[in-house]
Amino acid sequence: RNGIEKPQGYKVSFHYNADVESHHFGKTHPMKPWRLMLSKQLIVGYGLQYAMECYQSLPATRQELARFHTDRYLDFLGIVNPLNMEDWKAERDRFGFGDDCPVFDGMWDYVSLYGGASLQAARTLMSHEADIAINWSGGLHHAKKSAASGFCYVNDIVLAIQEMLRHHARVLYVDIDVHHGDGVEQAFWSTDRVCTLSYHKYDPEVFFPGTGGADETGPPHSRDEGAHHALNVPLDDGIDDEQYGDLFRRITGAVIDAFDPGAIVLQCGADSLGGDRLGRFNLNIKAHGACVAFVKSRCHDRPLLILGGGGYTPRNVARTWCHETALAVGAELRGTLPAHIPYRQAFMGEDNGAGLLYPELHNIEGKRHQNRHSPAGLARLVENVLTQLRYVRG
Ligand code: ZLS
Ligand code: CA
Ligand code: ZN
Repeated sequence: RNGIEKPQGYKVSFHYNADVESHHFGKTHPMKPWRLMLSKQLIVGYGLQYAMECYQSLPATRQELARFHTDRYLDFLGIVNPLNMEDWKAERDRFGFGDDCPVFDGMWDYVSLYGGASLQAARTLMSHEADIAINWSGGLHHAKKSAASGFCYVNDIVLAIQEMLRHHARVLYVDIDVHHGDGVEQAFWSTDRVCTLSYHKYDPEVFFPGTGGADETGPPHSRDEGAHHALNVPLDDGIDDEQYGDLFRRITGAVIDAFDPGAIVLQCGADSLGGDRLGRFNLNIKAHGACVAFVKSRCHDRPLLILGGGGYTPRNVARTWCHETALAVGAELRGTLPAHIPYRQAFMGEDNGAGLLYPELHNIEGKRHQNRHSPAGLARLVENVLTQLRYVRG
Protein backbone atom coordinates (compact mmCIF):
# COMPACT_ATOMS: atom_id res chain seq x y z
CA ARG A 1 0.00 0.00 0.00
CA ASN A 2 2.85 2.39 0.70
CA GLY A 3 4.31 1.51 -2.69
CA ILE A 4 7.06 -0.76 -1.40
CA GLU A 5 7.35 -3.98 -3.37
CA LYS A 6 9.95 -6.38 -2.08
CA PRO A 7 13.44 -5.44 -0.96
CA GLN A 8 16.31 -6.81 -3.05
CA GLY A 9 18.67 -7.55 -0.21
CA TYR A 10 20.66 -4.32 -0.29
CA LYS A 11 21.15 -2.67 3.06
CA VAL A 12 20.59 1.04 2.57
CA SER A 13 21.40 3.74 5.10
CA PHE A 14 20.03 7.30 4.96
CA HIS A 15 21.99 10.12 6.57
CA TYR A 16 20.27 13.34 7.37
CA ASN A 17 19.93 16.10 9.92
CA ALA A 18 16.84 18.25 9.45
CA ASP A 19 18.68 21.31 10.82
CA VAL A 20 20.19 21.87 7.33
CA GLU A 21 16.75 22.71 5.94
CA SER A 22 16.29 25.95 7.78
CA HIS A 23 19.38 27.73 6.41
CA HIS A 24 19.07 30.51 3.85
CA PHE A 25 21.69 31.71 1.38
CA GLY A 26 19.58 34.80 0.71
CA LYS A 27 16.21 35.51 -0.85
CA THR A 28 17.28 35.51 -4.51
CA HIS A 29 19.93 32.80 -4.21
CA PRO A 30 19.17 29.73 -6.34
CA MET A 31 20.50 27.25 -3.73
CA LYS A 32 17.54 26.51 -1.44
CA PRO A 33 18.24 24.13 1.45
CA TRP A 34 14.48 23.69 1.94
CA ARG A 35 14.49 21.52 -1.20
CA LEU A 36 15.90 18.90 1.22
CA MET A 37 12.80 19.22 3.39
CA LEU A 38 10.64 18.74 0.30
CA SER A 39 12.67 15.65 -0.67
CA LYS A 40 12.39 14.20 2.82
CA GLN A 41 8.61 14.79 2.85
CA LEU A 42 8.22 12.80 -0.35
CA ILE A 43 10.49 10.00 0.86
CA VAL A 44 8.55 9.73 4.11
CA GLY A 45 5.22 10.16 2.30
CA TYR A 46 5.99 7.01 0.30
CA GLY A 47 7.12 5.15 3.44
CA LEU A 48 10.68 4.62 2.19
CA GLN A 49 12.06 5.19 5.69
CA TYR A 50 10.86 1.68 6.55
CA ALA A 51 13.07 0.19 3.84
CA MET A 52 16.32 1.77 5.08
CA GLU A 53 18.25 2.51 8.23
CA CYS A 54 17.75 6.21 8.96
CA TYR A 55 20.59 7.92 10.82
CA GLN A 56 20.37 11.32 12.43
CA SER A 57 23.73 12.72 11.38
CA LEU A 58 25.98 14.84 13.56
CA PRO A 59 27.89 17.92 12.46
CA ALA A 60 31.48 17.28 11.35
CA THR A 61 34.01 18.53 13.88
CA ARG A 62 36.60 21.11 13.00
CA GLN A 63 39.29 18.39 13.17
CA GLU A 64 37.34 16.33 10.65
CA LEU A 65 36.97 19.27 8.27
CA ALA A 66 40.70 19.97 8.67
CA ARG A 67 41.56 16.63 7.04
CA PHE A 68 40.99 18.45 3.75
CA HIS A 69 40.55 22.16 4.49
CA THR A 70 43.29 24.48 5.70
CA ASP A 71 43.28 25.93 9.20
CA ARG A 72 43.26 29.46 7.89
CA TYR A 73 40.20 28.84 5.77
CA LEU A 74 38.38 27.10 8.62
CA ASP A 75 39.32 29.92 11.02
CA PHE A 76 37.64 32.39 8.69
CA LEU A 77 34.62 30.15 8.07
CA GLY A 78 34.11 29.89 11.82
CA ILE A 79 34.54 33.55 12.62
CA VAL A 80 32.83 35.53 9.86
CA ASN A 81 29.12 36.43 10.04
CA PRO A 82 26.84 38.92 8.31
CA LEU A 83 27.46 41.51 11.05
CA ASN A 84 31.28 41.46 11.08
CA MET A 85 32.00 40.68 7.45
CA GLU A 86 32.86 44.28 6.57
CA ASP A 87 35.92 43.90 8.83
CA TRP A 88 37.16 40.96 6.76
CA LYS A 89 37.02 42.28 3.22
CA ALA A 90 40.41 40.94 2.06
CA GLU A 91 39.86 37.45 3.51
CA ARG A 92 36.35 37.35 2.13
CA ASP A 93 37.64 37.74 -1.42
CA ARG A 94 40.65 35.50 -0.91
CA PHE A 95 38.51 32.67 0.44
CA GLY A 96 35.96 32.80 -2.37
CA PHE A 97 33.03 34.51 -0.63
CA GLY A 98 30.73 36.78 -2.62
CA ASP A 99 27.41 36.51 -4.48
CA ASP A 100 27.74 32.77 -5.24
CA CYS A 101 28.97 31.92 -1.74
CA PRO A 102 27.46 34.53 0.56
CA VAL A 103 28.25 34.83 4.25
CA PHE A 104 24.96 33.92 5.95
CA ASP A 105 23.68 33.29 9.45
CA GLY A 106 24.39 29.78 10.68
CA MET A 107 26.85 29.11 7.86
CA TRP A 108 29.20 27.03 10.02
CA ASP A 109 26.30 24.89 11.27
CA TYR A 110 25.07 24.35 7.73
CA VAL A 111 28.44 23.30 6.31
CA SER A 112 29.41 21.07 9.22
CA LEU A 113 26.02 19.34 9.02
CA TYR A 114 26.24 18.37 5.37
CA GLY A 115 29.90 17.43 5.84
CA GLY A 116 29.12 15.33 8.90
CA ALA A 117 26.38 13.47 7.06
CA SER A 118 28.76 12.42 4.24
CA LEU A 119 31.43 11.35 6.73
CA GLN A 120 28.90 9.28 8.68
CA ALA A 121 27.64 7.74 5.44
CA ALA A 122 31.19 6.79 4.39
CA ARG A 123 31.90 5.24 7.80
CA THR A 124 28.65 3.27 7.75
CA LEU A 125 29.72 1.78 4.42
CA MET A 126 33.28 1.08 5.56
CA SER A 127 32.05 -0.81 8.64
CA HIS A 128 29.74 -2.89 6.40
CA GLU A 129 26.64 -1.67 8.21
CA ALA A 130 25.26 -0.69 4.79
CA ASP A 131 25.83 -1.56 1.14
CA ILE A 132 24.46 1.76 -0.10
CA ALA A 133 24.53 5.00 1.92
CA ILE A 134 22.64 8.16 0.94
CA ASN A 135 23.21 11.82 1.86
CA TRP A 136 21.06 14.16 -0.22
CA SER A 137 22.39 17.20 1.66
CA GLY A 138 25.93 16.51 0.38
CA GLY A 139 27.60 16.40 -3.00
CA LEU A 140 29.03 19.92 -2.85
CA HIS A 141 31.76 19.31 -5.40
CA HIS A 142 33.21 22.81 -6.01
CA ALA A 143 34.70 23.59 -2.56
CA LYS A 144 38.51 23.83 -2.54
CA LYS A 145 40.79 23.16 0.41
CA SER A 146 41.20 26.89 0.96
CA ALA A 147 38.18 28.43 -0.74
CA ALA A 148 34.44 28.39 -1.12
CA SER A 149 33.20 28.14 -4.71
CA GLY A 150 29.92 27.73 -6.57
CA PHE A 151 27.56 27.50 -3.55
CA CYS A 152 29.97 24.99 -1.87
CA TYR A 153 31.86 25.81 1.35
CA VAL A 154 33.32 22.51 2.49
CA ASN A 155 33.90 19.54 0.21
CA ASP A 156 32.01 16.69 1.84
CA ILE A 157 32.82 14.45 -1.13
CA VAL A 158 36.57 14.77 -0.67
CA LEU A 159 36.16 14.11 3.07
CA ALA A 160 34.11 10.98 2.38
CA ILE A 161 36.55 9.68 -0.25
CA GLN A 162 39.49 10.24 2.11
CA GLU A 163 37.64 8.10 4.65
CA MET A 164 37.05 5.37 2.05
CA LEU A 165 40.72 5.41 0.99
CA ARG A 166 41.61 4.14 4.46
CA HIS A 167 39.88 0.89 3.51
CA HIS A 168 40.14 0.64 -0.26
CA ALA A 169 43.05 0.92 -2.67
CA ARG A 170 40.92 2.65 -5.32
CA VAL A 171 37.75 4.76 -5.20
CA LEU A 172 35.76 5.82 -8.27
CA TYR A 173 33.93 9.16 -8.24
CA VAL A 174 31.12 9.72 -10.76
CA ASP A 175 29.39 13.12 -11.07
CA ILE A 176 26.15 13.71 -13.01
CA ASP A 177 25.56 17.27 -11.81
CA VAL A 178 25.32 19.61 -14.84
CA HIS A 179 28.44 21.41 -13.52
CA HIS A 180 32.00 20.10 -13.64
CA GLY A 181 33.12 18.41 -10.39
CA ASP A 182 36.26 20.54 -10.24
CA GLY A 183 36.88 20.51 -6.47
CA VAL A 184 36.95 16.72 -6.28
CA GLU A 185 39.03 16.44 -9.45
CA GLN A 186 41.55 18.93 -8.10
CA ALA A 187 41.79 17.29 -4.66
CA PHE A 188 42.75 13.93 -6.19
CA TRP A 189 44.56 15.27 -9.27
CA SER A 190 47.90 13.78 -8.26
CA THR A 191 46.89 10.28 -7.24
CA ASP A 192 45.88 7.22 -9.20
CA ARG A 193 43.94 5.86 -6.23
CA VAL A 194 40.93 8.01 -7.16
CA CYS A 195 39.46 8.20 -10.63
CA THR A 196 37.12 11.18 -11.11
CA LEU A 197 34.53 11.06 -13.90
CA SER A 198 32.32 14.11 -14.48
CA TYR A 199 29.58 14.64 -17.06
CA HIS A 200 28.77 18.33 -17.49
CA LYS A 201 27.82 21.25 -19.66
CA TYR A 202 31.11 22.66 -20.96
CA ASP A 203 31.52 26.15 -22.35
CA PRO A 204 34.57 27.72 -20.75
CA GLU A 205 33.62 31.28 -21.64
CA VAL A 206 30.12 31.31 -20.20
CA PHE A 207 29.29 28.28 -18.07
CA PHE A 208 30.55 27.74 -14.53
CA PRO A 209 33.20 26.67 -13.56
CA GLY A 210 34.72 26.64 -17.05
CA THR A 211 36.96 23.61 -16.48
CA GLY A 212 36.44 19.95 -17.43
CA GLY A 213 37.44 19.81 -21.09
CA ALA A 214 38.02 16.41 -22.67
CA ASP A 215 41.79 16.95 -22.60
CA GLU A 216 41.82 17.69 -18.87
CA THR A 217 42.94 14.22 -17.82
CA GLY A 218 45.44 14.65 -14.98
CA PRO A 219 49.07 15.69 -14.55
CA PRO A 220 50.83 16.21 -17.90
CA HIS A 221 53.31 13.34 -18.12
CA SER A 222 52.24 9.74 -18.31
CA ARG A 223 54.66 8.80 -15.54
CA ASP A 224 53.28 11.47 -13.15
CA GLU A 225 51.12 10.01 -10.44
CA GLY A 226 47.47 10.60 -11.26
CA ALA A 227 48.03 11.02 -14.98
CA HIS A 228 44.96 9.92 -17.01
CA HIS A 229 42.83 9.47 -13.85
CA ALA A 230 40.73 12.60 -14.34
CA LEU A 231 37.98 11.80 -16.83
CA ASN A 232 35.73 14.47 -18.28
CA VAL A 233 32.73 14.28 -20.57
CA PRO A 234 32.08 17.85 -21.77
CA LEU A 235 28.57 18.26 -23.16
CA ASP A 236 26.49 20.96 -24.83
CA ASP A 237 22.91 22.17 -24.31
CA GLY A 238 19.83 20.02 -24.61
CA ILE A 239 21.18 16.46 -24.35
CA ASP A 240 18.22 14.08 -24.14
CA ASP A 241 17.42 10.90 -22.20
CA GLU A 242 18.52 8.47 -24.88
CA GLN A 243 21.79 10.22 -25.73
CA TYR A 244 22.79 10.71 -22.11
CA GLY A 245 21.81 7.18 -21.08
CA ASP A 246 23.77 5.63 -23.93
CA LEU A 247 26.83 7.76 -23.22
CA PHE A 248 26.62 7.18 -19.48
CA ARG A 249 26.33 3.40 -19.71
CA ARG A 250 29.11 3.00 -22.25
CA ILE A 251 31.59 5.31 -20.52
CA THR A 252 30.81 4.57 -16.87
CA GLY A 253 30.67 0.82 -17.57
CA ALA A 254 34.08 0.90 -19.25
CA VAL A 255 35.59 2.98 -16.43
CA ILE A 256 34.33 0.59 -13.74
CA ASP A 257 35.73 -2.36 -15.68
CA ALA A 258 39.13 -0.76 -16.28
CA PHE A 259 39.68 0.89 -12.90
CA ASP A 260 38.03 -1.85 -10.81
CA PRO A 261 37.43 0.40 -7.78
CA GLY A 262 36.88 -0.97 -4.28
CA ALA A 263 34.14 1.60 -3.65
CA ILE A 264 32.09 4.06 -5.71
CA VAL A 265 30.80 7.56 -4.94
CA LEU A 266 27.98 8.92 -7.12
CA GLN A 267 27.14 12.64 -7.02
CA CYS A 268 23.53 12.97 -8.24
CA GLY A 269 23.18 16.72 -8.84
CA ALA A 270 19.60 17.22 -10.06
CA ASP A 271 20.43 20.31 -12.11
CA SER A 272 21.01 18.01 -15.11
CA LEU A 273 17.21 17.64 -15.35
CA GLY A 274 15.17 19.45 -17.96
CA GLY A 275 13.48 22.54 -16.56
CA ASP A 276 16.20 23.26 -14.00
CA ARG A 277 16.64 26.95 -13.22
CA LEU A 278 20.42 26.84 -13.84
CA GLY A 279 20.83 23.71 -15.96
CA ARG A 280 21.04 23.22 -19.72
CA PHE A 281 20.16 19.56 -20.22
CA ASN A 282 16.79 17.94 -21.03
CA LEU A 283 16.90 14.83 -18.84
CA ASN A 284 13.73 13.39 -17.37
CA ILE A 285 13.58 11.89 -13.88
CA LYS A 286 13.67 8.30 -15.10
CA ALA A 287 16.77 8.92 -17.23
CA HIS A 288 18.57 10.62 -14.33
CA GLY A 289 17.57 7.71 -12.10
CA ALA A 290 18.73 5.20 -14.71
CA CYS A 291 22.28 6.41 -14.02
CA VAL A 292 21.85 5.51 -10.35
CA ALA A 293 20.33 2.14 -11.27
CA PHE A 294 23.17 1.45 -13.70
CA VAL A 295 25.91 2.21 -11.17
CA LYS A 296 24.10 0.12 -8.55
CA SER A 297 23.87 -2.77 -11.01
CA ARG A 298 27.64 -2.61 -11.61
CA CYS A 299 28.59 -2.36 -7.94
CA HIS A 300 28.22 -6.06 -7.14
CA ASP A 301 29.61 -6.14 -3.63
CA ARG A 302 31.33 -2.76 -3.69
CA PRO A 303 29.99 -0.11 -1.30
CA LEU A 304 28.14 2.76 -2.98
CA LEU A 305 27.86 6.27 -1.57
CA ILE A 306 25.04 8.31 -3.12
CA LEU A 307 25.16 12.09 -2.70
CA GLY A 308 23.05 15.08 -3.76
CA GLY A 309 24.50 18.25 -5.29
CA GLY A 310 22.92 20.94 -7.46
CA GLY A 311 19.24 21.17 -8.30
CA TYR A 312 17.46 24.51 -8.54
CA THR A 313 13.83 23.69 -9.25
CA PRO A 314 12.97 22.31 -5.80
CA ARG A 315 9.84 20.31 -6.71
CA ASN A 316 11.82 18.44 -9.38
CA VAL A 317 14.81 17.91 -7.09
CA ALA A 318 12.54 16.32 -4.48
CA ARG A 319 10.89 14.06 -7.08
CA THR A 320 14.24 12.93 -8.44
CA TRP A 321 15.90 12.16 -5.12
CA CYS A 322 12.78 10.37 -3.86
CA HIS A 323 12.74 8.24 -7.03
CA GLU A 324 16.46 7.52 -6.60
CA THR A 325 16.04 6.59 -2.94
CA ALA A 326 13.44 4.06 -4.13
CA LEU A 327 15.89 2.71 -6.72
CA ALA A 328 18.52 2.28 -4.00
CA VAL A 329 16.22 0.26 -1.73
CA GLY A 330 14.68 -1.59 -4.68
CA ALA A 331 11.13 -0.28 -4.26
CA GLU A 332 8.68 0.51 -7.01
CA LEU A 333 6.70 3.67 -6.24
CA ARG A 334 3.28 4.43 -7.63
CA GLY A 335 3.19 7.44 -9.92
CA THR A 336 0.62 9.54 -8.07
CA LEU A 337 2.13 11.52 -5.22
CA PRO A 338 0.91 10.54 -1.73
CA ALA A 339 -2.23 12.50 -0.91
CA HIS A 340 -1.31 13.32 2.65
CA ILE A 341 2.16 14.87 2.49
CA PRO A 342 2.84 18.32 3.92
CA TYR A 343 3.63 20.95 1.27
CA ARG A 344 1.84 18.89 -1.38
CA GLN A 345 0.98 22.22 -2.97
CA ALA A 346 4.66 22.73 -3.78
CA PHE A 347 4.46 19.88 -6.29
CA MET A 348 1.58 21.39 -8.23
CA GLY A 349 3.92 23.37 -10.49
CA GLU A 350 3.86 26.91 -11.73
CA ASP A 351 0.48 26.86 -13.43
CA ASN A 352 -1.66 25.85 -10.49
CA GLY A 353 -5.17 24.81 -11.24
CA ALA A 354 -5.71 23.24 -14.64
CA GLY A 355 -4.62 19.68 -15.23
CA LEU A 356 -2.35 19.07 -12.29
CA LEU A 357 -4.85 18.11 -9.62
CA TYR A 358 -3.08 14.76 -9.26
CA PRO A 359 0.63 15.56 -9.56
CA GLU A 360 2.87 12.74 -10.72
CA LEU A 361 6.14 11.61 -9.18
CA HIS A 362 8.05 11.00 -12.40
CA ASN A 363 6.96 14.00 -14.44
CA ILE A 364 8.69 17.33 -14.63
CA GLU A 365 7.53 20.49 -16.28
CA GLY A 366 9.56 23.44 -17.43
CA LYS A 367 11.25 24.89 -20.45
CA ARG A 368 13.44 22.58 -22.56
CA HIS A 369 16.67 23.47 -24.33
CA GLN A 370 17.49 23.04 -27.98
CA ASN A 371 19.50 19.84 -28.45
CA ARG A 372 22.96 20.72 -29.76
CA HIS A 373 24.32 17.19 -29.97
CA SER A 374 25.06 15.13 -33.06
CA PRO A 375 25.54 11.34 -33.10
CA ALA A 376 29.07 11.84 -34.45
CA GLY A 377 30.00 14.26 -31.66
CA LEU A 378 28.72 11.89 -29.00
CA ALA A 379 30.58 8.95 -30.55
CA ARG A 380 33.79 11.00 -30.43
CA LEU A 381 33.30 11.64 -26.72
CA VAL A 382 32.99 7.91 -26.04
CA GLU A 383 36.03 7.12 -28.19
CA ASN A 384 38.03 9.76 -26.41
CA VAL A 385 37.39 8.31 -22.95
CA LEU A 386 37.93 4.73 -24.11
CA THR A 387 41.32 5.75 -25.54
CA GLN A 388 42.26 7.36 -22.25
CA LEU A 389 41.23 4.23 -20.37
CA ARG A 390 44.07 2.29 -21.96
CA TYR A 391 46.27 4.01 -19.36
CA VAL A 392 43.98 3.17 -16.43
CA ARG A 393 44.56 -0.12 -14.66
CA GLY A 394 42.74 -1.60 -11.70
O1 ZLS B 1 27.45 22.51 -9.16
O2 ZLS B 1 28.51 31.58 -13.02
C1 ZLS B 1 28.93 31.80 -11.90
C2 ZLS B 1 29.92 32.92 -11.61
C3 ZLS B 1 29.57 34.25 -11.82
C4 ZLS B 1 28.20 34.60 -12.36
C5 ZLS B 1 27.23 34.75 -11.16
N1 ZLS B 1 27.72 35.80 -10.24
C6 ZLS B 1 26.77 35.93 -9.15
C7 ZLS B 1 29.06 35.46 -9.72
C8 ZLS B 1 30.04 35.30 -10.87
C9 ZLS B 1 30.54 33.64 -12.68
N2 ZLS B 1 28.55 31.06 -10.85
C10 ZLS B 1 27.59 29.98 -10.97
C11 ZLS B 1 27.81 28.99 -9.86
C12 ZLS B 1 27.07 27.72 -10.07
C13 ZLS B 1 27.30 26.75 -8.93
C14 ZLS B 1 26.67 25.40 -9.15
C15 ZLS B 1 26.82 24.53 -7.94
C16 ZLS B 1 26.58 23.05 -8.20
O3 ZLS B 1 25.29 22.82 -8.70
C17 ZLS B 1 26.79 22.21 -6.93
C18 ZLS B 1 25.93 22.58 -5.80
C19 ZLS B 1 26.21 30.55 -10.94
N3 ZLS B 1 25.23 30.21 -11.77
C20 ZLS B 1 24.14 30.93 -11.41
C21 ZLS B 1 24.50 31.74 -10.36
N4 ZLS B 1 25.79 31.47 -10.08
C22 ZLS B 1 23.65 32.68 -9.66
C23 ZLS B 1 22.37 32.95 -10.10
C24 ZLS B 1 21.54 33.89 -9.40
C25 ZLS B 1 22.05 34.52 -8.28
C26 ZLS B 1 21.43 35.51 -7.34
C27 ZLS B 1 22.14 35.12 -6.05
C28 ZLS B 1 23.54 35.12 -6.61
C29 ZLS B 1 23.60 36.55 -7.09
C30 ZLS B 1 22.15 36.83 -7.60
C31 ZLS B 1 23.30 34.26 -7.85
C32 ZLS B 1 24.11 33.34 -8.52
CA1 CA C 1 29.15 16.84 -13.42
ZN1 ZN D 1 25.47 21.95 -10.45
